[in-house]
Amino acid sequence: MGSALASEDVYLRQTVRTAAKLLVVGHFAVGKTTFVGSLSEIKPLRTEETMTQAGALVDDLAGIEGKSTTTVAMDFGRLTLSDQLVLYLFGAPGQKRFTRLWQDMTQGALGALVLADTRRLDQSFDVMGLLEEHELPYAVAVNHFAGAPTYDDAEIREALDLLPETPLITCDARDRGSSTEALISLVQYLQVRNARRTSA
Ligand SMILES: Nc1nc2c(ncn2[C@@H]2O[C@H](COP(=O)(O)OP(=O)(O)OP(=O)(O)O)[C@@H](O)[C@H]2O)c(=O)[nH]1
Ligand SMILES: [Mg+2]
Repeated sequence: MGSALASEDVYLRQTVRTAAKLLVVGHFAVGKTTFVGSLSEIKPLRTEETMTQAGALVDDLAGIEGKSTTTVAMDFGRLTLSDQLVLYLFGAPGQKRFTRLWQDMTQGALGALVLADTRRLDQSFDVMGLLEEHELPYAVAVNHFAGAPTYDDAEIREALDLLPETPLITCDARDRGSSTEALISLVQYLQVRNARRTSA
């Protein structure tokens, strides 16, 4: 994102009628900031802070030793899907100490994309539990890291105890196209769910 953004990309189009708020969630270091950053058309708002040695006792760095910063509050990005529709993306940390932040973050959100890492699938339960508590529908995107084990969808579904209807996709959070596809899966799921609810 080296070059300056054109002003028409920075300001919200006047034609926009609907703004949808979506969350991008997941455990520590799963790629939330990267995901929001690769999708956002505005310079994403980040709250990154350098991690200290003391933090190593709190957040487990095994397998991601190169990571030097962590999100201390949230990530925020924007993606215009059409002349009328804009998505606001909120990246929310999943650690237990952020539970209070979730009260605000979930207000008005339509749903969430849960990023997961096959090296730490068990760590996704906290965020999925929080989403269920807040009654927010979600899709799961496995963010693939080099060297991470690959499993069949059925195995991942079983390990994460997903409902049959919950979308499961694989993505590379660094790649805009791949991240867009993951987000589209979530949006399609929310649409189908909504249509089912309104016709019920
Ligand atoms: N190989 C690979 N690396 C990734 C991918 N997504 C993120 N990374 C790297 O993984 C590290 C963690 O990514 P972040 O985006 O900071 O993760 P986060 O979930 O925001 O982390 P916290 O806010 O600290 O919880 C960074 O070094 C990224 O460059 C991916 O899809 N593939
Ligand atoms: Mg982050």
